[in-house]
Amino acid sequence: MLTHGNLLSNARVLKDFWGWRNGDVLVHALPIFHVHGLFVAAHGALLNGSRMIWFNRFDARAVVARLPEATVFMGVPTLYVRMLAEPGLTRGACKSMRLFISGSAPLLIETFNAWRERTGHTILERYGMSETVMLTSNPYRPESARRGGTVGLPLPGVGVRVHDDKGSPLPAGEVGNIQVKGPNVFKGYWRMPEKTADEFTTDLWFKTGDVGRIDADGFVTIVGRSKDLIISGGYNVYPAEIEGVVNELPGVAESAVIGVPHPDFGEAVVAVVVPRPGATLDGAAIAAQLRKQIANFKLPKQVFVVPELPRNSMGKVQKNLLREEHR
Ligand code: MCA
Repeated sequence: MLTHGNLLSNARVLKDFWGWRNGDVLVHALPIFHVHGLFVAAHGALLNGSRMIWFNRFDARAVVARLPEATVFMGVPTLYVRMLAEPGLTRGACKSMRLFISGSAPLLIETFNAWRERTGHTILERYGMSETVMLTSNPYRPESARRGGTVGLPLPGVGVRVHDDKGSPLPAGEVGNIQVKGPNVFKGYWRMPEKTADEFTTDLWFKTGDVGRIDADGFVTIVGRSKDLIISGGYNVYPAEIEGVVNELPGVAESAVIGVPHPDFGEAVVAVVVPRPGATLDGAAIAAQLRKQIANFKLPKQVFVVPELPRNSMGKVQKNLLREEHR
């Protein structure tokens, strides 16, 4: 439950922080059923009274062709990776641009560096969630202060802290659970009071589920996630949901769904499936069946059939081993 107050406070902060100004033109090529395209991008342009060059789907070549008319672009890392593959992406094509922003998934340092080399622009990486809208951002000025591999500084009015598993604050530079507070933080999950209560601390900070550190100079770095989540091309995929569908298929005893590094989507969904005794399973057939049941972006890019899943002494599936094996 996001209130108008949540959204407005964030839109106003971002308008100032990212220097929205007269004459700005936004290239909008993101889906508008997510916070990134709907609130961060569209609200910024609307609040500023800016024109948008609107794409109903992302096409790297078409977007690059319109950059000379624009000043601001926002994308998930996959969009940057695909634009880098376009020969038309040159310094000249980006001459009128003042700001490239990336979010929703980790931006690889290779992409950050390649973009700077090719276009002369430094991508500004920021961090947020649907529950909180935007939380941190790399500095707007000077451009040289933007640090690849970090998500920047807490936005004005937003509190960010790092606690250990017992709930005690950690000193600068130490890795722990990222918690946040501010006028942008949602009111809770719709009709889920218990889940809502679980996701807030007793002093009412929201537990993001992300794991990271805050350096002595305030820069936040995300190093992982405590929640079992895959981010593929900027979309969240919950393994338990896919495992639930796979486990219902005939002949399946159990399954584990993991994320592995992928050059285009950042992470790709992979399913590892164990047949019931006596059953024979075919990975391709499982993939074809899943296609009828779940959204495209959640589909495993590969399905492996194995005799058993690796488990620790507690009986828990060791997804870290599966991720290593299938990377
Ligand atoms: C498409 N496919 C995908 C994805 N997208 N597979 C995995 N992950 C994906 N993200 C599938 C297609 O169904 C197709 O499968 C195959 O991959 C190739 O499709 P392609 O045509 O290349 O894909 P596309 O239609 O060009 O889409 C790629 C995309 C899109 C443009 C990167 O995924 C996208 O718009 N992502 C942005 C998501 C976003 O806005 N996230 C923000 C939420 P097949 O060939 O088998 O049919 S996060 C957020 O809001 C937070 C708060 C934040 O901080 O921003």
